[in-house]
Amino acid sequence: MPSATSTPTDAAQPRLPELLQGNLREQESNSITFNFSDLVRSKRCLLKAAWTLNRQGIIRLRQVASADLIEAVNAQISQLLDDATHYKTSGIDDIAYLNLPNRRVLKGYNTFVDADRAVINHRVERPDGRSGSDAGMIDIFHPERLSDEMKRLINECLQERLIRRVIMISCLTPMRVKCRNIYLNRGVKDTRSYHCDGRSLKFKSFLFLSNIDSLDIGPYCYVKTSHRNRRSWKLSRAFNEEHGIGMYEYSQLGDCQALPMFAAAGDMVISSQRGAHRGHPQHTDAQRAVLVNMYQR
Ligand SMILES: O=C(O)CCC(=O)C(=O)O
Ligand SMILES: [Fe+2]
Repeated sequence: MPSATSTPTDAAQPRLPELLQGNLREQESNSITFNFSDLVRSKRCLLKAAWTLNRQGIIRLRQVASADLIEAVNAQISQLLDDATHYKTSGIDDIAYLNLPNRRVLKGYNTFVDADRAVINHRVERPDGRSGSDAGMIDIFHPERLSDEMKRLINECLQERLIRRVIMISCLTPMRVKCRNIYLNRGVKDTRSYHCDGRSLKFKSFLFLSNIDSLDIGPYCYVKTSHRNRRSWKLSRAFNEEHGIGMYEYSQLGDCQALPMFAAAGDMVISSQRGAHRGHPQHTDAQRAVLVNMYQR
């Protein structure tokens, strides 16, 4: 894992932002936080949330999904993981594409997005050993296709009608749901560093299925306003070109601060994916589950 500061002599090292902690983290998080129930009943609150998303690039919504609903989704995920472990007898191959570390049935992100069924993809280390592989993470594409029950639960969690409205008002562009995912992280240390998900207009909503209350658990981290800051994008671009780093990596954030988004199970974070973000590396024993929805034009 790269350290939080880089030495001047180590010119090829990416420069990471400072992570906000303590009261400052809390204040910065509270300033972009809204109660979901307020959003539902008040147009004014909805407009304020949309405006905050437009300016800051990220908002947090409290209590989007009830504890019962979260519990029901987690029970379904547990059963699914059990079926994946016993894939030879469980019949999982009839309802999903199961990519295990030593048994790849599908290849490539776009293939997963375009698949006609759910894809359960275990991320593995890169063949060339480069960092940021998310090795150990289980990424489930189209979880709503696993069963009617899963579809019903996920629909209730994602609140797509309202969230689409918030996003649409924030960017004045109609957006569509492109892909739903579940991220399961258990002691994932080698997470991808700060990056953007391309330069086109794209948002994600992250509905947390477990509590995220420390850095060890691997919170989603975001550099506020970076979605509209051309300077840090250009700085990173030039550095990346010179050092053979991918163009969407935010490698030059030394002067910035990143906000780790702590959240309770049932809370949702929405962000513009043009901005600099990452999942923080986890402690070996930590677990995190997130239901993700991607919105695009
Ligand atoms: O794991 C995370 O929290 C963030 C992953 C990410 O970069 C993304 O969903 O675009
Ligand atoms: Fe990303």
